Amino acid sequence: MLVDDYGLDLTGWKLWKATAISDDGLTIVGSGENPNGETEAWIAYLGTDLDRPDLWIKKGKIWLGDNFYNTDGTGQTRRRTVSPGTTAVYRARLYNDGDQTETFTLRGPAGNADWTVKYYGGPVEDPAREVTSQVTSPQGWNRSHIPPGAFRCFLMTVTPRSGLPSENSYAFLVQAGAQRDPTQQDTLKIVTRVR
Ligand SMILES: [Ca+2]
Ligand SMILES: [Ca+2]
Repeated sequence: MLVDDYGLDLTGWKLWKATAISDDGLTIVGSGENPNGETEAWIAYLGTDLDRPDLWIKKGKIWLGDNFYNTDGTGQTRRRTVSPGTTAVYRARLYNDGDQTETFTLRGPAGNADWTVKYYGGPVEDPAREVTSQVTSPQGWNRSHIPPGAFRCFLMTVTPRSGLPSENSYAFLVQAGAQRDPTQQDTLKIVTRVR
């Protein structure tokens, strides 16, 4: 039943008996014989255990990216054009589309000599909540304890240096990964152009 219904690889195992089952029926504990012929206790978790970040980006009055999960920003790309020395503001949300409370890690670049990128926790450009150094660090910025279905706002600002010639542009990806399962990722693409 475990193999057929849940796709577990139990080659070489002999499962003798289940000795306990959790209240939600998703965790089973038992004993058996492992592929080396040794007696061993086993535990099987049958829940979906889904860890899934979902990034959204605001475009005018609408949000892009709901239920798009990818690593290149397809379907969740925002483009803006600004004058040199002025700032483009991008509003974003980090949803927990998984089935348990999760910590997600956000990563993005700091820009370059011509472009400055900053990140803020929350829905407004609040200097007290700037998290640029965390987001741009190798470890990223941990947004912790987001319940299933809930979201946290964050905001990005992108500023081309004054005097930067028109038609210059800067594109980058901002990525969220699940702490429990870092292979579960979502990505926004931000493209800013000089007017
Ligand atoms: Ca998304
Ligand atoms: Ca969603």
